[in-house]
Amino acid sequence: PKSTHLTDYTSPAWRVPKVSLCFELEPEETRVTAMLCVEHVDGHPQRDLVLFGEELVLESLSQNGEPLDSQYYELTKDGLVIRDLDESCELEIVTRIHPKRNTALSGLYISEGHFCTQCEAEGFRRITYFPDRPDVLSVYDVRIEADEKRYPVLLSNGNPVAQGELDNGRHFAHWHDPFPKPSYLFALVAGDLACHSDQFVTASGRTVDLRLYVQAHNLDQCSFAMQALKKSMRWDEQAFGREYDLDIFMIVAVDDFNMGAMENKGLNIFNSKCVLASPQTATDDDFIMIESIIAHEYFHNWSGNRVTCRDWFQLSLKEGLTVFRDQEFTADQTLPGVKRIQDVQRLRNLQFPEDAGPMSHPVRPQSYLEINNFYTMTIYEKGAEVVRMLQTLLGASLFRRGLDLYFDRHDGQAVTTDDFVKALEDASGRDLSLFRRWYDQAGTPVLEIQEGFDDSASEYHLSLRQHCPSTPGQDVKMPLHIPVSVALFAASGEKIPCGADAAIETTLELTEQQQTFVFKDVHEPPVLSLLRGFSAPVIVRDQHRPETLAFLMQHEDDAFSRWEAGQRFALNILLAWVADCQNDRQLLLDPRFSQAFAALLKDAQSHPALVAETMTLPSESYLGDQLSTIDVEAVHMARCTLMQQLGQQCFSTMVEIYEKTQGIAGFDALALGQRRLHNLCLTYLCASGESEAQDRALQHYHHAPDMTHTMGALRALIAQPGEVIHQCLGDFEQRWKDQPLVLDKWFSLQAMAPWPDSLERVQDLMRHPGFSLRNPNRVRAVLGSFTMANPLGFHAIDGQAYAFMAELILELDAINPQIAARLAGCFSRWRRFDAVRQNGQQQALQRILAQPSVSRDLYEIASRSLG
Ligand code: DPP
Ligand code: ZN
Repeated sequence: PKSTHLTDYTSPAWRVPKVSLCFELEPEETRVTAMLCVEHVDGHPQRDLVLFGEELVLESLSQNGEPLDSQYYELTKDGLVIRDLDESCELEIVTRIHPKRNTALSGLYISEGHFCTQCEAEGFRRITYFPDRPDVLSVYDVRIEADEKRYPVLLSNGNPVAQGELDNGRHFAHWHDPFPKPSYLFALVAGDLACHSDQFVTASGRTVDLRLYVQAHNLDQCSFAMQALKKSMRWDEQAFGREYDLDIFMIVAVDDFNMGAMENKGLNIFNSKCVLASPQTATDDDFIMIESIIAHEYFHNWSGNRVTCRDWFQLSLKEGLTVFRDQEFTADQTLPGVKRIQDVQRLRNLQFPEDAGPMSHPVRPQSYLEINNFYTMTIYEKGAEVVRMLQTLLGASLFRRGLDLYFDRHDGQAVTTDDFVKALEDASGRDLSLFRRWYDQAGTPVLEIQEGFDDSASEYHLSLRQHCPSTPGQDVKMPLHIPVSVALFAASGEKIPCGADAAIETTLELTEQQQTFVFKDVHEPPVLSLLRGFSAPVIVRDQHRPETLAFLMQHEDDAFSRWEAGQRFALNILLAWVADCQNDRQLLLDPRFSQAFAALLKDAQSHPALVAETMTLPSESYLGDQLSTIDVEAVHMARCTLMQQLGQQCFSTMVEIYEKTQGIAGFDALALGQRRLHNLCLTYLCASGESEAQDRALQHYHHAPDMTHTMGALRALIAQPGEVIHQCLGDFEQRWKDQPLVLDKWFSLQAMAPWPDSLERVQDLMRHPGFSLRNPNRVRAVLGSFTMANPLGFHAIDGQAYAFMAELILELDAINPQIAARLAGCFSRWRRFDAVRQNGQQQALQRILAQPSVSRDLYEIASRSLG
């Protein structure tokens, strides 16, 4: 397979200002008639019109109404090349496609009997021949014809123009989208769907119809998503001055969907998992996730649709910016400190390892084989961190001015991340040339610190040194422009002024490999609080002495940094314990940690959501990342033991908190935090091993008023196999076997359970009538959970799970290459394990590559992983 390089980019030779599409929908075979107004770009050296196409049957091709002679076009492996066209003409292309056979879920396909589309990144070429690249923007007119009984609802982008009856029980609808858009934002839906409607009045007083289309039996699970949409629309007006622009905004929920959701202009298509929710079926975390995805896709209307990407190397232009925007939105709805902590956890648990492994790539990659493989944590989460650093460096008001300029200047255009940074530069007057390296340099920078205190001069010296480990294809790293927010604490717990105008927090700008910052008028050796709010996506190497950490756990007022001190403390203990496990030593808990932990539990001042975050120990995967060789057994043992000991030592306090947080209703930040704390206490109580706790968890399960409590009980019980958990799982299955999204929780929980015989259990789950390899949600629930969240099971030393997954991934590749490639990511970290596990994973990767029919998607992941 051939890779695509950023440096090979050339601007399009032909424009397509207008497209008319007519779909004659039939599941077996659909005819698509495309009328393209094409115009050659004056002076462009390339004269041929290159159209991409995949899995299409060409029926006819004509120019200005005249059939085109076959000498003027050539069907190639990637599409269609047309020669000697008039400089400006109308091209009619008729193709036939086969929605029912489309199991890749890209292009036009069928989900639960409904037609739907997914065109990002390159799915439109599976619908018709087209210059399917994001820098070709067109105004779309779409006519849909279908059987009226089976498909009463016919939707596409933009505003509805006409609809009516046809012969033979068929009907049609006509849609017009006035905003020029790239083909990846095209969407079509046809089916027997029920509608939950509402309205929104924009800041300038226009009324917008809001419609949420779902299967009729899900109509009672729509109101939360609708409220989230209205909140998002209002928030984008208030926080960013962005108003909605069409008369109607639609969301459709479909069950078979490769991603979470898709921001098609005016017609978002969502994985039903990211829309449907009621307290009976969804947990608090599900609600929060749904609200943030609704917001994310809605925000794309400006950051992505009105201003889009020039090419797919610029993907983070829209994704990084939109993730940043949805993070800010959620922070405003809940508790900003908690949101920040959760985002940092996500980044460190998922993006840092990606950036430290064979798949590492810059926020703006240089090349790819298959763009679908680049919808990564780096593009999304690190991309959002880069935008956040820009906000930190510019300050909120200049940053906002910069974004206004960006939207203004580039409305209706397809642009680059450079254009984005340039707009911020122009609006702020700041030179960001050094900062731009964040877009091109892969890898997580490491910060080392050195402190000095000069008593006689009353000066505190802080030396910061940065370096970045080399990543595949990038051996030499340049210093980055890193904002480092700091505060200094006196022994009393008061903050010492350290910035301009006696500010108590300041942002240092590290731009060289090493710099020393001098703080004057410091009269005692201070306690340093570094990287407050996680002001940059870096790793801090520091001594992290227990006294300092305990001090910060007590006095720190930055939510992230306070939490971080606790995490660092726990991490140090856990890492020492891993070594103790490996050397058969006893695991003895540092009393300073249990004291700090107990103090935290009793701290009535702290928000319960923050207490819950601090009580949550670093994940096994994060712990493994800190070791030179991952030892899954020792990591698991160390973490379980720490939970057990904390559960035992703080048993009565936890019982007290558990009882105090019973029966909390509502969806405000306080209620959410209290319910989290409630469930977490139950988990610790069960971890203590006291039998009383199991009884409590069983009661908790049977009296659960909602899914948050139900899952709280199951998660607390899952750590230990036994009678109680099996009884609850059986009950859950009976209750929810007809609700696939709820049953996914059951699948996932069992696939993650750290019990012996995990592989057999996974194989059993795959034989369950509710499981199917064709549905991405089921695959993620069982196989995604197993490979990503069950290290003991997946990395079992006999290597059987590796061999099993290799075969399964190949089976899946024949159905859906995107999902197969995602799943294959489970082998990308093989170098981090011992020799036996390395060998097993290498063999699995080799097995995948030996398959002659392997897809480009899967080939890229497997070959890069092997390195
Ligand atoms: N739908 C995906 C997202 O919004 C890809 N654009 O991130
Ligand atoms: Zn997005």
